[in-house]
Amino acid sequence: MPRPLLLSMALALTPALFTSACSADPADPAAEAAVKAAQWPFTATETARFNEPWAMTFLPDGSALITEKAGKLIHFDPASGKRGEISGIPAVAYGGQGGLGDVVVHPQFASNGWIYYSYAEEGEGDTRGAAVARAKLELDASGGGQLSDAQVIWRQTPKVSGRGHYGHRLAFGPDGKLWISSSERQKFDPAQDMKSNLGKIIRINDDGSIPADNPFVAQGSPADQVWSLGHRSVLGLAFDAHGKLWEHEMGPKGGDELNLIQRGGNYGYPIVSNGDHYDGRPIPDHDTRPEFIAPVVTWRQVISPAGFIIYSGTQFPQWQGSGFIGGLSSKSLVRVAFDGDKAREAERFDMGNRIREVEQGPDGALWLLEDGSDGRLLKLTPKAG
Ligand SMILES: [Ca+2]
Ligand SMILES: [Ca+2]
Repeated sequence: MPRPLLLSMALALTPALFTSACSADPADPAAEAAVKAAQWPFTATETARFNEPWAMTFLPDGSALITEKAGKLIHFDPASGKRGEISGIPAVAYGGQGGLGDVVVHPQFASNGWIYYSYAEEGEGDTRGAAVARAKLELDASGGGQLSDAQVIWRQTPKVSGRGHYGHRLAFGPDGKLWISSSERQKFDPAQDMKSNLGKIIRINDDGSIPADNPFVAQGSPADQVWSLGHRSVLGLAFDAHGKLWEHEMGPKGGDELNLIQRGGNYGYPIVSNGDHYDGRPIPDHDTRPEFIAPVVTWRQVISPAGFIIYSGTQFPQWQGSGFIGGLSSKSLVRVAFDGDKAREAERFDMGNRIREVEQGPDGALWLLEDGSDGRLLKLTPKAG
């Protein structure tokens, strides 16, 4: 019998068989995910799901705070699975890339209870800007809690139209100062304008006052907050074990960056970038203007970086000192290896979903938050054997 007839008979008689054969195909999402996971050196365990999670941080007791972009701060205890909302977050300008952003705890949180959080807020007319506030965290027996003594300690200026490139990642440095990524709100030129704090890395005291040793103090406000300038969309700040600050930037087309931040440095955006504008207009590359600090790593095939830690735990001893960057469009976890002031992408794990945030747990596990409306919180632990 000719083969086409056999095939058509089989199709007609056994549709169930064909359906099941298709589900084992590598193009099937579940099968594909299993193949990827088999190649990882870690096990990824789903611990919870959140609605558009954006950032997380651990408290000293091993529980965590997680922000949801629409404006919720959630207290989650991975040990018990218990979760509750923390009340007291102000109204946020939710939409586009804006909403509730980062959350970190004060270096002396255990004694003073301060947490710091960033968010997009509405301004006059059709304008918005990022704000950073601190408040005392009071947990209650139900698993939730409340904020008290809230104070806004920093704001982007000026507030502008649009809903993109707030940045507003937060990190406490080994110097005890609060570092803030203030992205350029998709307005380009403010990144070079010292009358604006957009497109800058900001350094302030824990109460919002200005450190006397900032590089541009003599220029008055807001330049006195600025540590470095010429930045685009900064969604990751991390200090290494030597106290050096690294940041990554979502660049224009073909120009994602990893930068080593230097006091008073100008990183050149939008005058130079190894990428180019999305509308096709070229931007001169870094090597044409050596007065601007060039990125240590440029990703021409973009990863869309979000979230950043430099690992210091013991669960993955081979990765101590490595950077871990979440990838949005690349749906990946990127490992960066450092060598003094140099760095390179060492490894990339295909996670199958957009990764918004990376954290290190108190026990040295790696934690990832997926982006989106049903984003999973994944705990990464070494694969047994
Ligand atoms: Ca975090
Ligand atoms: Ca270019």
